[in-house]
Amino acid sequence: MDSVNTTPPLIPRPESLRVLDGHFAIGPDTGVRGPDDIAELARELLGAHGSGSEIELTLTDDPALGAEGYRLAITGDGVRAEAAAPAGLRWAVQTLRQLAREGRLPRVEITDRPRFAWRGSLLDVARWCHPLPFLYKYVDLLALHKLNTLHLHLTDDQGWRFEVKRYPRLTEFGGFRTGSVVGHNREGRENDVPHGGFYTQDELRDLVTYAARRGVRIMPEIDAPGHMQAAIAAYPWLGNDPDRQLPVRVRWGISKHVLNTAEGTVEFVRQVLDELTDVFPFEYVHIGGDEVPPDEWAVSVDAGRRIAAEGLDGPERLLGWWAGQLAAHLGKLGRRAAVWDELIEQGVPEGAAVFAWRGVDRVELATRSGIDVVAAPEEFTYLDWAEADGPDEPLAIRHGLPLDKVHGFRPLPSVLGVQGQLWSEYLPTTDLVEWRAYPRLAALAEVGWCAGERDFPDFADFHARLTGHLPLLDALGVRHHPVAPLGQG
Ligand code: TNX
Repeated sequence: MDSVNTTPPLIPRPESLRVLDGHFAIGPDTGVRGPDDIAELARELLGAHGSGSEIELTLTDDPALGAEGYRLAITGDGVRAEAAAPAGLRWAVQTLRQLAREGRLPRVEITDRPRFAWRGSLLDVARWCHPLPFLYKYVDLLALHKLNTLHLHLTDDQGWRFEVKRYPRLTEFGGFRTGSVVGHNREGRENDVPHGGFYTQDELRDLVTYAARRGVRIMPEIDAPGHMQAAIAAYPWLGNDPDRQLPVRVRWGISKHVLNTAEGTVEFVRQVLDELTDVFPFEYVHIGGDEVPPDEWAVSVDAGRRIAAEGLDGPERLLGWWAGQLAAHLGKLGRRAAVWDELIEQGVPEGAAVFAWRGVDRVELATRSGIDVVAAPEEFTYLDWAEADGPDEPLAIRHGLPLDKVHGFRPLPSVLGVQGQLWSEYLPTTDLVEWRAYPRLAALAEVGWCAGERDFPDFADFHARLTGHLPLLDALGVRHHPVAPLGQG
C-alpha cells in the first residue's frame, strides 16, 4: 500500500506538518549525531546504533523555536532536527519515535512548539504504592506524548512513600497499613488488604535522572497540613492529641486528623522539605493544602494560642498560615511552592502556583487575581473518574469523563498549563492506572500542546490519529481503555 500524503498519526498534532512523497529507512545501522545525552536517547528509542550521521540533532540559536520547539526534516537521505534548547530536541526524538513504522520514517517537514509550558500528570502513589519499574514506564509514556511534568503525590493519610532519613518511622511505620480499605471492587465490600511500600531517596534520584533525560521534570508533593494521618501515626507528637496512637488510615475519604500548629511540627515539615529538595531539583514543590477540616484546631488549646498570636480570625485560617510557613522555607531553598486551590480563600503564599481542581470557576477566579495557575479542574482532568458507567467498568470514584470531553477542554489562555490527575483510591493495580490514563492522557497532551489561538484539531481528527497511534501503545504494553468508534462513544 502506498501511503503518499496520508497524515501520520502524531499525538499531539504538530503546529505545522507537510507530508512529502517517499520514506527514509531506519534500522540498527542508522547513526545518530547530536548532544551526547539526547543522541543516546534517540539511539535507544529508535534502535539506531550505527556510526554514521543519518540522523542529526542540532542546537541552534533560533529564538522562534522557544524553550521546547523544534524543526524536523526527513528527506530521502536522512533526518535533520534543530531546536533552540535541549527540550526541543528531545520532543523531536519523540516525534521520530511516533513516526517510525516498520523500519521506515515518512518524508515530512515539521515545525512544532507547545502552546502551554506546563503539561502535567499527577500520579498518586500514596493510596497504592505502585512499583518503581512502573514509574519508569509511566514517565516514558508521558515523554512519548510530550507531557513535561510528573506530579508525584508521595504522601497521604493511607501511606507515606518518601524515605526521610531524619524520620525513619515515616516510611517504616507510616508506609504500611493493615486491615481493610473500603470498596476497590465493584461490590464495594470491605477487603482485607494489608498494603505498603515506599521509595528510597536513591531510587527516586535515579528516577529523576531518567525522567530528565526524556525532558520530564518531577514535582514531588508532601501534602500538609491535612492528609497527614500516616505521618501522625508514625509520630503522634505531630497530631492534635499526642497521647493517641492513630493507625495509618485504612479508609478513603477525608481524615479529620491534621497536623498540630506547634513550632516543632512546622520544623518537622521543613526538615522533610530539606531532604525532599535534595532529591528533586525541580523549581516547584507541591505542599498540598487540600481538604483540611479545622475541627481539631477549633478545640485545641495550642491552636487557639497560635490563632491569637498570629491575629487570625478563625481556625480555618491556620491553613493559610501553614502554607505561608512552608512556602517561605521553600523560598529560602530557592524553590517555589505549589498549592491546591483551597488556598485561594485562605491566602496563596507569595510566588506560589495554584492547582485549581474544584472546577473551571476556580481556574478563572485564581487567574483573575494574577496568580500562576495550573488548570486541573476535576470535570475535565480527573482521569481517575471512569469514562462512563457500565457493567464492565471497574469501580471508580465517579464516572462521566469520556475521551471527547477531555479533548474538548479549552483552558484559559492565561494559565501556566494543564494537568491530568490520577488519584489512586480505586486504582490498586498498574493495569488499572493505565486503563484510566490512556488514551485520555493523550487527549489532554494535545490540549496542552495545541489549545491556543491556533486552529485546534477537532475530535474526529484526533480520533483518526489515535486509531493509528494505538498500535504503538499496544507495542509498548500499555493496558489502555478501548476506544469506541467515532459517534459511538
Ligand atoms: C480529592 S483533589 C482529593 C484527593 C482525592 C480525590 C479523589 C484533591 C486536591 N484532593 O485526596 O484522592 O479527591 O478523586
